[in-house]
Amino acid sequence: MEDSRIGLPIGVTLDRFIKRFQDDFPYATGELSQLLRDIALAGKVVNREVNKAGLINLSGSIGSDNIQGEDQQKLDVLANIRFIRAFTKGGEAGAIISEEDEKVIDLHNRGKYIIAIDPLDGSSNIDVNVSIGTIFSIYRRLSPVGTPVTKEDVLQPGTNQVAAGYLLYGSSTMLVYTTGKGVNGFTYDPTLGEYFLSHQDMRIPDDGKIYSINEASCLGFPDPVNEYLTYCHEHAHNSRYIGSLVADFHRNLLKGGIYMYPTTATYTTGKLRLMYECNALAFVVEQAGGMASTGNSRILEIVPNNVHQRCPIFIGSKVMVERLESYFM
Ligand code: P6P
Repeated sequence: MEDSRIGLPIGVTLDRFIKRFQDDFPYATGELSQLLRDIALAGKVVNREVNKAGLINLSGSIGSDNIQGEDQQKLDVLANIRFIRAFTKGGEAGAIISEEDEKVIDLHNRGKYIIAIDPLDGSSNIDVNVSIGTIFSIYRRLSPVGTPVTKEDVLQPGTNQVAAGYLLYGSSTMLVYTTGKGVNGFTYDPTLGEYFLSHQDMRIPDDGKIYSINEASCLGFPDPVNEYLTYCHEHAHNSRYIGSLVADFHRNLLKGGIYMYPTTATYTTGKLRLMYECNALAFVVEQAGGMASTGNSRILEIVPNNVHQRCPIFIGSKVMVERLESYFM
């Protein structure tokens, strides 16, 4: 862990923090910093809309499904528009992979970065006032800027990420991200319109007693998962499952725990998407000292063949994920 990170005052603004550590990146020319600012800005706008959805008729479904076949919520569409607009105006993104868009969005500009984003994960919880989130991954494009974005640009393994993180729209709104040199969390103060450093050098506890999984699907779980659940039941663990990935992940990051979405009878390759859910959180959790596995391989090393592909995920405290993996051996 870089010593330079110790001692930054809690309460420093996101902008000052980004500037302070901008030189950490190879060929630091400020574009990645600008991209992080674009995400923070869009997050402020989405936060405002999420917080008053019920008042301005933004709750509920738009009556159509997204490309995943899931009932699209009004805020899903709005959040997608906000983030795409922020990236388009910012000029640093060359292409965008979004859960809400079947095709990769080539911005036909000189942007050096590829963004993979789930603009609003867990949006079915909006109507019941449960925390939801945005998840993002950032890669450098491999082909020269100014040329059409290629398949190789968008189908990169998670180990190629230059930054990743999430926004959590909860009792407070937070931005948590990594650029490969640790994980830092910023809390948004809507009265000042600023994010302030509130969680510096975040580390996930090596072990924990919280497990997050939808046990209603257990009849379709692989045997090793049910064997691990029996271990949890026999060793005084607590089940905590909000049904909103970012909220479950964030709690486990702070307290220690494991989130699991295995293959099931319905989701035979897993439900969560590799490019804009699993890889981003896997980068964050590894940078915080945790692990992210498919049960028998490291999530970040999967070479994608489809931008919307799904994978099973077991993510959280190292000791818990290792124990889960031991049942797959
Ligand atoms: P299930 C929300 O749709 C989501 O992608 C995650 O946020 C959440 O953890 C999971 O799916 C919930 O899925 O099948 O348990 O309802």
